[in-house]
Amino acid sequence: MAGIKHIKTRPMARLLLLVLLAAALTAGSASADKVDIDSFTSSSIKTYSYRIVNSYPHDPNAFTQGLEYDDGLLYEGTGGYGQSSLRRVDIQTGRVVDIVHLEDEFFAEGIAIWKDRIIQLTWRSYQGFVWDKENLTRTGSFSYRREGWGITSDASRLIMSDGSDALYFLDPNDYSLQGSIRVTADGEPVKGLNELEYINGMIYANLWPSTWIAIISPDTGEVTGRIDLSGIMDEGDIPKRWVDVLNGIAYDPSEDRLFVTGKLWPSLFEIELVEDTKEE
Ligand SMILES: [Ca+2]
Repeated sequence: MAGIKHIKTRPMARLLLLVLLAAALTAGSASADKVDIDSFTSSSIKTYSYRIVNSYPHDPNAFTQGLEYDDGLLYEGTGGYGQSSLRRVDIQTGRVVDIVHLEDEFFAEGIAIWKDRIIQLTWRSYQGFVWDKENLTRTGSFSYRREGWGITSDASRLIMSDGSDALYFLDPNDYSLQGSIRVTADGEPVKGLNELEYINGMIYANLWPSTWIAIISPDTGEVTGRIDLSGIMDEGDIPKRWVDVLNGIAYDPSEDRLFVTGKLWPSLFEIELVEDTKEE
């Protein structure tokens, strides 16, 4: 790994990142699973499209795995071996205000804020990290027995995904597993559950690897709505750049603002949902 540390030129770093990401995506499908997009999109579930309210810059080198809003700022976790970080971001400018880097052996995943703590998952290290929200110092860790993908919280629990169709409920104080649910749409399993956000009593989940967000009842696991975000990151705007999938949902409850972005996307969007009334 010593050699890698010396490779700091941007093109080489980017190439290395792409190679690592390609390996990660291939490996990721081994135990987790993709969303069955044909089954998901053919189900009789209410569909929403979107309207872009605001568009902001986003670090195009951020392989976004977790996104959270808190008190006027965004918190973001990024993945990749040797590239993983936790950062505080100014929404308007996309400027990274504070950043801490994880050790090279960790591939960081989702983040959730719980009181004065930030919880950050790792992909295949079976280990979550606990950070002090104010000064971004690591104050603890905990373990779990599955891959770590997305995480969010409701009023009393942490809610975690592992790339399958399951959501897991954790005690926010000792991180112990309290229960789980299976997510379905018209009775069919919905796999590839990735980044999460708890919004007004429902769990919003990015479905890997797609442009869809599922709206899930935390009580039954049923998908009650789906958001089609296809076209939001117009690749015509980003010539000669490789971007990865939609990933990252954050919600500002005080101003009812919904933010989305993706891995290596140069933009972050505030969107409004628009109910799709098209006849099928
Ligand atoms: Ca989130």
